[in-house]
Amino acid sequence: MNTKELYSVLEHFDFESDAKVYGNGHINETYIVDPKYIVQKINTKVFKEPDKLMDNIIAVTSFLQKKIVQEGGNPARETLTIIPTSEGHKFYKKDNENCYRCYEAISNTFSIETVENPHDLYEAAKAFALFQKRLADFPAEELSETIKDFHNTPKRFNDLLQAIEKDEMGRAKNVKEEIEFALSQKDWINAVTDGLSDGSIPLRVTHNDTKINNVLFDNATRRAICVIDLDTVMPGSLLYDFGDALRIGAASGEEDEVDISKIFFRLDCFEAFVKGFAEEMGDNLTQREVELLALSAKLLTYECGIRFLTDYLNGDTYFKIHRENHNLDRCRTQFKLVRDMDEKMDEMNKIVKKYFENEQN
Ligand code: ADP
Ligand code: GN1
Ligand code: MG
Repeated sequence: MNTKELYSVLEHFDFESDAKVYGNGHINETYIVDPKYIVQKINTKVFKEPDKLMDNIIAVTSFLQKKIVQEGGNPARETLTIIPTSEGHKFYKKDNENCYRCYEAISNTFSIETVENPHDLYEAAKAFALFQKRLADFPAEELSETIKDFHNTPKRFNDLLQAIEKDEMGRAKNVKEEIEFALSQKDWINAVTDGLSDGSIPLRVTHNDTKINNVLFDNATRRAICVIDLDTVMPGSLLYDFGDALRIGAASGEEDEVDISKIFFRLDCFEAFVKGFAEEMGDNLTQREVELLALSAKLLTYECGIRFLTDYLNGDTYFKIHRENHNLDRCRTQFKLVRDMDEKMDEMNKIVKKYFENEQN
Protein backbone atom coordinates (compact mmCIF):
# COMPACT_ATOMS: atom_id res chain seq x y z
CA MET A 1 0.00 0.00 0.00
CA ASN A 2 1.25 3.50 -0.58
CA THR A 3 1.01 6.01 2.26
CA LYS A 4 -2.19 7.61 0.97
CA GLU A 5 -3.94 4.26 0.67
CA LEU A 6 -2.69 3.18 4.10
CA TYR A 7 -3.95 6.34 5.83
CA SER A 8 -7.35 6.07 4.18
CA VAL A 9 -7.60 2.49 5.48
CA LEU A 10 -6.53 3.44 9.02
CA GLU A 11 -9.27 6.07 9.04
CA HIS A 12 -11.90 3.40 8.54
CA PHE A 13 -10.74 1.73 11.74
CA ASP A 14 -10.43 5.06 13.61
CA PHE A 15 -6.67 4.59 14.01
CA GLU A 16 -4.57 7.71 14.32
CA SER A 17 -1.17 6.22 14.98
CA ASP A 18 1.37 5.08 12.44
CA ALA A 19 1.47 1.67 10.82
CA LYS A 20 4.60 -0.38 10.07
CA VAL A 21 5.04 -3.20 7.59
CA TYR A 22 5.00 -6.44 9.56
CA GLY A 23 5.75 -10.16 9.19
CA ASN A 24 7.03 -12.22 6.27
CA GLY A 25 3.90 -13.62 4.64
CA HIS A 26 3.96 -14.27 0.88
CA ILE A 27 0.34 -13.38 0.22
CA ASN A 28 -1.26 -10.49 2.11
CA GLU A 29 0.19 -7.08 2.98
CA THR A 30 0.49 -6.92 6.76
CA TYR A 31 0.94 -3.85 9.00
CA ILE A 32 1.16 -3.42 12.74
CA VAL A 33 -0.52 -0.39 14.30
CA ASP A 34 0.10 0.98 17.75
CA PRO A 35 1.26 -2.06 18.40
CA LYS A 36 -2.18 -3.32 19.32
CA TYR A 37 -3.61 -4.09 15.90
CA ILE A 38 -2.75 -5.97 12.72
CA VAL A 39 -4.12 -4.42 9.53
CA GLN A 40 -4.00 -6.49 6.35
CA LYS A 41 -4.73 -5.79 2.75
CA ILE A 42 -6.28 -9.02 1.55
CA ASN A 43 -4.69 -10.37 -1.61
CA THR A 44 -7.74 -10.40 -3.85
CA LYS A 45 -5.82 -11.84 -6.80
CA VAL A 46 -5.44 -14.95 -4.68
CA PHE A 47 -8.71 -14.74 -2.73
CA LYS A 48 -11.23 -13.72 -5.34
CA GLU A 49 -14.28 -13.75 -3.05
CA PRO A 50 -13.28 -11.65 -0.04
CA ASP A 51 -16.79 -11.69 1.52
CA LYS A 52 -16.86 -15.47 1.59
CA LEU A 53 -13.29 -15.52 2.88
CA MET A 54 -14.18 -13.24 5.79
CA ASP A 55 -17.35 -15.22 6.52
CA ASN A 56 -15.18 -18.34 6.84
CA ILE A 57 -12.80 -16.60 9.21
CA ILE A 58 -15.63 -15.21 11.34
CA ALA A 59 -17.30 -18.63 11.54
CA VAL A 60 -14.05 -20.41 12.44
CA THR A 61 -12.84 -17.88 15.00
CA SER A 62 -16.22 -17.66 16.76
CA PHE A 63 -16.38 -21.46 16.92
CA LEU A 64 -12.84 -21.63 18.30
CA GLN A 65 -13.50 -18.85 20.83
CA LYS A 66 -16.40 -20.85 22.33
CA LYS A 67 -14.32 -24.04 22.48
CA ILE A 68 -11.41 -22.24 24.12
CA VAL A 69 -13.70 -20.71 26.76
CA GLN A 70 -15.21 -24.15 27.47
CA GLU A 71 -11.68 -25.51 27.94
CA GLY A 72 -10.87 -22.70 30.36
CA GLY A 73 -8.39 -21.08 27.94
CA ASN A 74 -7.91 -17.47 26.90
CA PRO A 75 -9.68 -16.83 23.55
CA ALA A 76 -7.95 -13.49 23.07
CA ARG A 77 -4.55 -15.23 22.96
CA GLU A 78 -5.44 -18.63 21.51
CA THR A 79 -7.22 -17.52 18.35
CA LEU A 80 -7.61 -14.42 16.19
CA THR A 81 -10.05 -11.64 17.11
CA ILE A 82 -11.48 -9.56 14.29
CA ILE A 83 -11.85 -5.80 14.83
CA PRO A 84 -14.76 -4.43 12.79
CA THR A 85 -14.50 -1.11 10.97
CA SER A 86 -15.78 2.05 12.68
CA GLU A 87 -18.91 1.66 10.51
CA GLY A 88 -19.43 -1.80 12.04
CA HIS A 89 -18.49 -3.89 8.98
CA LYS A 90 -16.49 -7.10 9.26
CA PHE A 91 -13.86 -5.58 6.97
CA TYR A 92 -13.33 -2.48 4.88
CA LYS A 93 -14.23 -3.18 1.29
CA LYS A 94 -13.40 -0.23 -0.89
CA ASP A 95 -14.22 -2.34 -3.92
CA ASN A 96 -13.81 -6.00 -4.80
CA GLU A 97 -10.05 -5.61 -5.40
CA ASN A 98 -9.24 -3.41 -2.41
CA CYS A 99 -10.21 -5.09 0.84
CA TYR A 100 -8.70 -4.56 4.26
CA ARG A 101 -9.24 -6.26 7.61
CA CYS A 102 -8.05 -5.80 11.13
CA TYR A 103 -7.17 -8.24 13.92
CA GLU A 104 -6.06 -7.68 17.46
CA ALA A 105 -2.30 -8.13 17.52
CA ILE A 106 -1.58 -10.90 20.00
CA SER A 107 0.90 -9.22 22.27
CA ASN A 108 4.11 -10.66 23.70
CA THR A 109 4.38 -13.26 20.99
CA PHE A 110 6.81 -14.01 18.20
CA SER A 111 6.79 -16.11 15.05
CA ILE A 112 9.66 -18.28 13.77
CA GLU A 113 10.95 -18.26 10.20
CA THR A 114 13.55 -21.04 10.47
CA VAL A 115 13.53 -23.49 13.34
CA GLU A 116 16.71 -23.81 15.35
CA ASN A 117 15.49 -25.74 18.34
CA PRO A 118 13.49 -28.95 17.66
CA HIS A 119 11.45 -28.27 20.77
CA ASP A 120 9.82 -25.33 18.95
CA LEU A 121 8.58 -27.79 16.38
CA TYR A 122 7.20 -30.06 19.08
CA GLU A 123 5.27 -27.04 20.31
CA ALA A 124 4.06 -26.12 16.81
CA ALA A 125 2.87 -29.70 16.23
CA LYS A 126 0.77 -29.57 19.36
CA ALA A 127 -0.74 -26.25 18.29
CA PHE A 128 -1.64 -27.47 14.78
CA ALA A 129 -3.02 -30.76 16.12
CA LEU A 130 -5.08 -28.93 18.73
CA PHE A 131 -6.40 -26.63 16.00
CA GLN A 132 -7.63 -29.69 14.07
CA LYS A 133 -9.07 -31.32 17.16
CA ARG A 134 -10.98 -28.21 18.13
CA LEU A 135 -12.47 -28.00 14.63
CA ALA A 136 -13.33 -31.71 14.42
CA ASP A 137 -17.05 -31.02 14.92
CA PHE A 138 -17.17 -27.76 12.98
CA PRO A 139 -19.91 -27.96 10.31
CA ALA A 140 -17.65 -28.23 7.25
CA GLU A 141 -20.51 -27.58 4.82
CA GLU A 142 -20.64 -23.97 6.11
CA LEU A 143 -17.16 -23.26 4.76
CA SER A 144 -16.52 -21.87 1.29
CA GLU A 145 -13.58 -23.23 -0.65
CA THR A 146 -11.42 -20.10 -0.69
CA ILE A 147 -8.95 -21.56 -3.20
CA LYS A 148 -10.21 -24.45 -5.26
CA ASP A 149 -7.98 -27.55 -5.44
CA PHE A 150 -5.49 -25.88 -3.13
CA HIS A 151 -3.60 -29.07 -2.24
CA ASN A 152 -4.58 -31.14 -5.24
CA THR A 153 -1.02 -32.09 -6.18
CA PRO A 154 -1.88 -33.76 -9.53
CA LYS A 155 -3.76 -30.56 -10.47
CA ARG A 156 -0.69 -28.50 -9.46
CA PHE A 157 1.37 -30.83 -11.65
CA ASN A 158 -0.91 -30.04 -14.61
CA ASP A 159 -0.58 -26.31 -13.88
CA LEU A 160 3.17 -26.77 -14.16
CA LEU A 161 2.82 -28.62 -17.47
CA GLN A 162 0.76 -25.73 -18.82
CA ALA A 163 3.29 -23.16 -17.63
CA ILE A 164 6.09 -25.11 -19.33
CA GLU A 165 4.13 -25.32 -22.54
CA LYS A 166 3.23 -21.62 -22.57
CA ASP A 167 6.63 -20.50 -21.34
CA GLU A 168 5.33 -16.94 -21.27
CA MET A 169 8.56 -15.35 -20.07
CA GLY A 170 10.94 -17.56 -22.07
CA ARG A 171 12.36 -18.86 -18.79
CA ALA A 172 11.95 -22.62 -19.31
CA LYS A 173 15.42 -22.83 -20.86
CA ASN A 174 16.96 -21.64 -17.54
CA VAL A 175 15.37 -24.41 -15.50
CA LYS A 176 15.72 -27.59 -17.52
CA GLU A 177 17.09 -29.54 -14.55
CA GLU A 178 14.29 -28.42 -12.21
CA ILE A 179 11.63 -29.23 -14.81
CA GLU A 180 13.13 -32.66 -15.42
CA PHE A 181 13.17 -33.39 -11.70
CA ALA A 182 9.59 -32.16 -11.22
CA LEU A 183 8.27 -34.30 -14.06
CA SER A 184 10.18 -37.39 -12.90
CA GLN A 185 8.12 -37.50 -9.67
CA LYS A 186 4.76 -38.01 -11.35
CA ASP A 187 4.13 -41.58 -10.17
CA TRP A 188 3.70 -41.11 -6.44
CA ILE A 189 2.16 -37.65 -6.14
CA ASN A 190 -1.49 -38.72 -6.09
CA ALA A 191 -1.18 -40.66 -2.81
CA VAL A 192 -3.38 -38.29 -0.78
CA THR A 193 -5.88 -37.34 -3.49
CA ASP A 194 -6.41 -41.08 -4.21
CA GLY A 195 -7.00 -41.73 -0.49
CA LEU A 196 -9.55 -38.93 -0.31
CA SER A 197 -11.33 -40.32 -3.38
CA ASP A 198 -11.47 -43.94 -2.17
CA GLY A 199 -12.46 -42.91 1.38
CA SER A 200 -9.38 -44.32 3.16
CA ILE A 201 -8.48 -40.74 4.11
CA PRO A 202 -11.28 -38.77 5.79
CA LEU A 203 -12.09 -35.21 4.78
CA ARG A 204 -11.60 -32.95 7.81
CA VAL A 205 -11.62 -29.23 8.45
CA THR A 206 -7.96 -28.33 8.06
CA HIS A 207 -5.79 -25.22 8.11
CA ASN A 208 -3.96 -25.92 4.84
CA ASP A 209 -1.13 -23.43 5.37
CA THR A 210 0.76 -24.73 8.38
CA LYS A 211 3.94 -22.85 7.68
CA ILE A 212 5.84 -22.38 10.90
CA ASN A 213 5.44 -18.59 10.83
CA ASN A 214 1.69 -19.10 10.96
CA VAL A 215 1.97 -20.04 14.65
CA LEU A 216 2.54 -17.47 17.37
CA PHE A 217 4.77 -18.40 20.31
CA ASP A 218 4.48 -16.83 23.75
CA ASN A 219 7.51 -14.66 24.57
CA ALA A 220 7.57 -15.70 28.21
CA THR A 221 6.93 -19.45 27.99
CA ARG A 222 8.02 -20.16 24.37
CA ARG A 223 4.88 -22.24 24.02
CA ALA A 224 3.00 -22.23 20.68
CA ILE A 225 -0.26 -20.55 21.64
CA CYS A 226 -2.08 -19.45 18.52
CA VAL A 227 -2.51 -20.65 14.94
CA ILE A 228 -3.00 -17.66 12.62
CA ASP A 229 -3.43 -17.02 8.87
CA LEU A 230 -6.85 -18.62 8.58
CA ASP A 231 -7.48 -17.72 4.91
CA THR A 232 -7.23 -21.31 3.73
CA VAL A 233 -9.20 -23.10 6.45
CA MET A 234 -11.28 -25.47 4.34
CA PRO A 235 -12.18 -29.13 4.15
CA GLY A 236 -8.99 -31.06 3.42
CA SER A 237 -6.75 -33.82 4.69
CA LEU A 238 -4.92 -33.90 8.00
CA LEU A 239 -1.92 -34.94 5.91
CA TYR A 240 -1.86 -31.50 4.28
CA ASP A 241 -1.37 -29.84 7.65
CA PHE A 242 1.12 -32.42 8.88
CA GLY A 243 3.22 -32.42 5.71
CA ASP A 244 3.19 -28.70 5.06
CA ALA A 245 4.41 -27.85 8.56
CA LEU A 246 7.54 -29.95 8.06
CA ARG A 247 8.42 -28.36 4.75
CA ILE A 248 9.87 -25.33 6.52
CA GLY A 249 9.74 -26.65 10.07
CA ALA A 250 12.27 -29.43 9.49
CA ALA A 251 14.40 -27.61 6.93
CA SER A 252 17.95 -26.77 7.95
CA GLY A 253 17.81 -23.34 6.31
CA GLU A 254 15.52 -20.70 4.94
CA GLU A 255 12.97 -21.37 2.24
CA ASP A 256 14.83 -19.02 -0.11
CA GLU A 257 18.42 -19.98 0.78
CA VAL A 258 20.57 -19.52 -2.32
CA ASP A 259 23.30 -21.92 -1.23
CA ILE A 260 21.37 -25.15 -1.36
CA SER A 261 24.34 -27.12 -0.02
CA LYS A 262 23.12 -25.77 3.33
CA ILE A 263 19.69 -27.31 2.93
CA PHE A 264 18.80 -30.72 4.32
CA PHE A 265 15.87 -32.33 6.09
CA ARG A 266 16.32 -32.48 9.86
CA LEU A 267 15.26 -35.77 11.38
CA ASP A 268 15.52 -34.32 14.89
CA CYS A 269 12.89 -31.71 13.97
CA PHE A 270 10.79 -34.34 12.22
CA GLU A 271 10.83 -36.50 15.33
CA ALA A 272 9.91 -33.57 17.58
CA PHE A 273 6.97 -32.76 15.32
CA VAL A 274 5.74 -36.37 15.14
CA LYS A 275 5.96 -36.61 18.93
CA GLY A 276 3.94 -33.43 19.52
CA PHE A 277 1.38 -34.38 16.88
CA ALA A 278 0.95 -37.92 18.28
CA GLU A 279 0.63 -36.67 21.85
CA GLU A 280 -2.12 -34.21 20.91
CA MET A 281 -3.99 -36.28 18.31
CA GLY A 282 -3.79 -39.64 20.11
CA ASP A 283 -5.75 -42.30 18.24
CA ASN A 284 -7.72 -39.84 16.08
CA LEU A 285 -5.91 -40.88 12.89
CA THR A 286 -6.97 -43.65 10.52
CA GLN A 287 -4.49 -46.35 9.55
CA ARG A 288 -4.03 -44.88 6.07
CA GLU A 289 -3.34 -41.42 7.51
CA VAL A 290 -0.62 -42.86 9.75
CA GLU A 291 0.87 -44.81 6.83
CA LEU A 292 1.16 -41.62 4.79
CA LEU A 293 2.46 -39.23 7.48
CA ALA A 294 6.11 -39.42 6.44
CA LEU A 295 5.29 -39.33 2.73
CA SER A 296 3.06 -36.28 3.25
CA ALA A 297 6.09 -34.20 4.29
CA LYS A 298 7.76 -35.06 0.98
CA LEU A 299 4.51 -34.55 -0.94
CA LEU A 300 3.70 -31.10 0.43
CA THR A 301 7.31 -30.01 -0.06
CA TYR A 302 7.23 -31.24 -3.65
CA GLU A 303 3.90 -29.50 -4.22
CA CYS A 304 5.22 -26.20 -2.94
CA GLY A 305 8.37 -26.63 -5.05
CA ILE A 306 6.33 -27.03 -8.23
CA ARG A 307 4.13 -24.08 -7.24
CA PHE A 308 7.25 -21.89 -6.98
CA LEU A 309 8.54 -23.25 -10.30
CA THR A 310 5.18 -22.61 -11.99
CA ASP A 311 5.11 -19.05 -10.64
CA TYR A 312 8.67 -18.47 -11.86
CA LEU A 313 7.68 -19.66 -15.35
CA ASN A 314 4.49 -17.56 -15.30
CA GLY A 315 6.40 -14.38 -14.43
CA ASP A 316 6.05 -14.26 -10.60
CA THR A 317 2.38 -13.38 -10.44
CA TYR A 318 1.30 -15.29 -7.31
CA PHE A 319 3.90 -15.23 -4.51
CA LYS A 320 5.39 -11.92 -3.39
CA ILE A 321 9.01 -11.78 -4.52
CA HIS A 322 11.77 -9.50 -3.22
CA ARG A 323 14.53 -10.18 -5.74
CA GLU A 324 15.18 -11.63 -9.16
CA ASN A 325 14.82 -15.43 -9.32
CA HIS A 326 13.28 -15.47 -5.86
CA ASN A 327 10.71 -18.12 -6.79
CA LEU A 328 13.41 -20.18 -8.47
CA ASP A 329 15.59 -20.07 -5.34
CA ARG A 330 12.56 -21.17 -3.31
CA CYS A 331 11.86 -24.00 -5.74
CA ARG A 332 15.44 -25.24 -5.48
CA THR A 333 15.40 -25.50 -1.69
CA GLN A 334 12.12 -27.44 -1.85
CA PHE A 335 13.48 -29.90 -4.42
CA LYS A 336 16.66 -30.38 -2.39
CA LEU A 337 14.48 -31.27 0.60
CA VAL A 338 12.41 -33.69 -1.48
CA ARG A 339 15.58 -35.50 -2.58
CA ASP A 340 16.85 -35.64 0.98
CA MET A 341 13.53 -36.91 2.34
CA ASP A 342 13.54 -39.58 -0.32
CA GLU A 343 16.80 -40.91 1.12
CA LYS A 344 15.55 -40.60 4.68
CA MET A 345 12.07 -42.08 4.12
CA ASP A 346 12.82 -45.38 5.93
CA GLU A 347 14.07 -43.53 8.98
CA MET A 348 11.10 -41.17 8.84
CA ASN A 349 8.68 -44.10 8.74
CA LYS A 350 10.46 -45.72 11.71
CA ILE A 351 9.98 -42.52 13.69
CA VAL A 352 6.27 -42.44 12.84
CA LYS A 353 5.96 -46.08 13.94
CA LYS A 354 7.66 -45.31 17.24
CA TYR A 355 5.04 -42.69 18.19
CA PHE A 356 1.95 -44.10 16.50
CA GLU A 357 2.52 -47.82 17.14
CA ASN A 358 -0.72 -48.44 19.00
CA GLU A 359 -2.53 -45.24 18.26
CA GLN A 360 -4.41 -45.60 14.98
CA ASN A 361 -7.89 -47.08 14.62
P1 ADP B 1 0.19 -13.98 4.95
O1 ADP B 1 -1.06 -14.62 4.44
O2 ADP B 1 0.72 -12.96 4.04
O3 ADP B 1 1.19 -15.02 5.33
P2 ADP B 1 -0.32 -13.69 7.82
O4 ADP B 1 -1.75 -13.56 8.26
O5 ADP B 1 0.33 -14.98 8.04
O6 ADP B 1 -0.23 -13.20 6.30
O7 ADP B 1 0.50 -12.54 8.57
C1 ADP B 1 1.87 -12.30 8.31
C2 ADP B 1 2.67 -12.29 9.61
O8 ADP B 1 2.17 -11.25 10.48
C3 ADP B 1 2.59 -13.58 10.45
O9 ADP B 1 3.56 -14.51 10.04
C4 ADP B 1 2.85 -13.05 11.86
O10 ADP B 1 4.23 -12.89 12.08
C5 ADP B 1 2.21 -11.64 11.85
N1 ADP B 1 0.83 -11.65 12.39
C6 ADP B 1 -0.30 -11.82 11.68
N2 ADP B 1 -1.40 -11.73 12.47
C7 ADP B 1 -0.96 -11.49 13.72
C8 ADP B 1 -1.61 -11.24 15.00
N3 ADP B 1 -2.94 -11.26 15.12
N4 ADP B 1 -0.83 -10.99 16.07
C9 ADP B 1 0.52 -10.95 15.96
N5 ADP B 1 1.19 -11.16 14.78
C10 ADP B 1 0.47 -11.41 13.69
C1 GN1 C 1 2.02 -18.89 1.22
O1 GN1 C 1 0.62 -16.85 3.14
P1 GN1 C 1 1.83 -17.61 3.57
O2 GN1 C 1 3.10 -16.89 3.33
O3 GN1 C 1 1.64 -18.09 4.99
C2 GN1 C 1 1.01 -19.83 0.57
C3 GN1 C 1 1.27 -21.27 1.04
C4 GN1 C 1 2.69 -21.67 0.68
C5 GN1 C 1 3.66 -20.66 1.30
C6 GN1 C 1 5.08 -20.92 0.85
C7 GN1 C 1 -2.61 -18.85 0.33
O4 GN1 C 1 1.82 -18.94 2.63
O5 GN1 C 1 0.36 -22.15 0.41
O6 GN1 C 1 2.97 -22.95 1.17
O7 GN1 C 1 3.33 -19.31 0.91
N1 GN1 C 1 -0.34 -19.42 0.88
C8 GN1 C 1 -1.27 -19.33 -0.09
O8 GN1 C 1 5.95 -20.28 1.69
O9 GN1 C 1 -1.05 -19.65 -1.25
MG1 MG D 1 1.19 -16.42 6.78
